[in-house]
Amino acid sequence: MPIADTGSTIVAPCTPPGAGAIAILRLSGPRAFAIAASFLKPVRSLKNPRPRMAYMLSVTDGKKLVDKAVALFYKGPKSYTGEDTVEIFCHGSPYIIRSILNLSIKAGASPAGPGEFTMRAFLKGKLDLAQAEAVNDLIASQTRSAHRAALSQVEGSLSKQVAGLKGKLVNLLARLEARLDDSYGDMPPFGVRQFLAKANSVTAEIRKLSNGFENGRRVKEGIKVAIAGAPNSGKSSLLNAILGYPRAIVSPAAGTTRDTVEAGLEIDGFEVNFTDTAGLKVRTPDSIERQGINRTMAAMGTADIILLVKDASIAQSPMDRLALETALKNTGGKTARLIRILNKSDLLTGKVKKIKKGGLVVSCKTGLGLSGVKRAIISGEKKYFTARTTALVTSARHFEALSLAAGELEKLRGLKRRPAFPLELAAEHIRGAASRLSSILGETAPDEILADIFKNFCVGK
Ligand SMILES: Nc1nc2c(ncn2[C@@H]2O[C@H](COP(=O)(O)OP(=O)(O)OP(=O)(O)O)[C@@H](O)[C@H]2O)c(=O)[nH]1
Ligand SMILES: [Mg+2]
Repeated sequence: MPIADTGSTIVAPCTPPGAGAIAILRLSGPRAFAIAASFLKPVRSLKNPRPRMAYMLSVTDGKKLVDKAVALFYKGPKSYTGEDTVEIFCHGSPYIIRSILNLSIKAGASPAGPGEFTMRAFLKGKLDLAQAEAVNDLIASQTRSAHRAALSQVEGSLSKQVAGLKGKLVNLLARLEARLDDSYGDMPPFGVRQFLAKANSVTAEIRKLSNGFENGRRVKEGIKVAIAGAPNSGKSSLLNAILGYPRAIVSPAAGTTRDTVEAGLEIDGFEVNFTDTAGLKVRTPDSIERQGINRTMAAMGTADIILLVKDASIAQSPMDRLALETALKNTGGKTARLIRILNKSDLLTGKVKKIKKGGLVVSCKTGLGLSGVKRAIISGEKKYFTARTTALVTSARHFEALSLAAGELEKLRGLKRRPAFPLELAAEHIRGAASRLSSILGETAPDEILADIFKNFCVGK
C-alpha cells in the first residue's frame, strides 16, 4: 500500500461480504463527491450537497437503474478520514455492491487497501496511532472487557497518558538544554539529585503503565487456563461442567484424555480459553501418551492459570504429587496463578470441612463449587476496570516502546557516578525515551510500521 498517497480517492464496502438487508460503501478523497455524482441521480442535488444530510438517490449505470440508495456527504475535515467522504447505503446484494464499486472505479476511484480509511484518518491527524490501532481492537472485541479496553483507547486514554509522560520528559530536556546553552555560566549549579529524582518518577510511571501489559493481553486475547492433574481426577468433567456442555470425553478409565482439548467461554465479561490436558503419569508412558504429556507440559507452560484437579475422595497419590510439582514449577515466581481444585467432594462424608484449606471444594457430579471456580478465575481481572487510574496497555508494540523508553531513562542513574554530570549524554537518553513514547502516538512511526499495523485491518475500515 503506498502510504503517502492520499491524493487518490478510495472506495470499499464497509459491511461484511455476502447478502444483507443493507450494505454500506464508502468513498474518500479529493474526488469523492465528483465520483459519487457520476452515478448518483439527480445530479442537481449533488452540486453542493449539505453535509451529513441523507439524500435518497438513484444509482445508475448509464441509463440503467441499479438501485435506490441513501447517500451521506461529509465535507473534509469533518469526516472520519478528514477528507471529503461519501457513504452510500444500498440494498445488500453482492451484485449491487459490485456494481457500485465498479462504477466508482470507472469514474476514477481506486479500491481501498485494508485499514486505509483509518490510516488516512491518522495521516490527517483525526486520530493518533494508538487510537487508530484500537479501532481494529474495537471491531474485533468479543467481550465486555475487551470492548471496554479498546473503546477507552480509541477515546484517547492511553494517548493522553503517553503524551503526559512525554511532556514531562520534554520539560526535563528543556532544563538540560538551558544548561547546555549557558555558555557564560550565569546559572546556579545544576541540581543533579533533584533532576534524577524527577526522571526516576517518570520512569516509575512508565514502568507502571508497561507492567499492565500482562493484564491487557489477557483482556484482549483471553485468559489461558490449563486444567491439569493426575489421571482420572475429573479434569475433563470439570471442563464440561464449567462449559455447561459435554466438550470432552469422560470415562471411569484412567488415561481417557490423551490429546489436549480446547474450549472458550465468556465469564462475567472476560474471555477465558480452557485447555483440558492428559493426566500426568509417574512411569514413562508409551509413545502416544508421551506426546500427550508433552502437550500437557506445553499447556501448563503457557497458561495464565493452572487449575490443578485432585480427586479428594482418595489419598494423595504419587501422580498427584507429580502434578503439583509440575504446576508449582510453572506458577512459582511467574505471573501464572495456581488454583487447586478438590473434586469429587460428593464422595466424601464429613471430611469436607477439613480439606477446605487445601483448595476449592468441588463436585462435577452435583455442580457444587463450580461458580466459585469461575469466580476465582476472573477474581484478579476485575480490578483493572474498577479502581484503575492508568490506561491498559494491550498492544505488544506499545509494551515494547514503553519498556525501551524506561530502559533508556534507567541509564541516567549510571551517569550519577561520574565526577561531572554529563549533560549532553543525559539529554541524549531523555531524547531517546521521548522518541519511544512518540512512536506509540505515531509521531515518529516510519512507513513500514504503519503498513504493518494497518495490514491487519479489514478492507473498508
Ligand atoms: N462421584 C464423582 N465422580 C466424578 C466427579 N468428577 C468426575 N467423576 C468421575 O471420574 C471419572 C474420571 O473423570 P474424567 O473427567 O474423565 O477424569 P480426567 O481427569 O479427565 O481423566 P483422564 O482424562 O483419564 O486423565 C469419571 O467416571 C467421572 O464420571 C465428581 O465430582 N464426583
Ligand atoms: Mg480427561
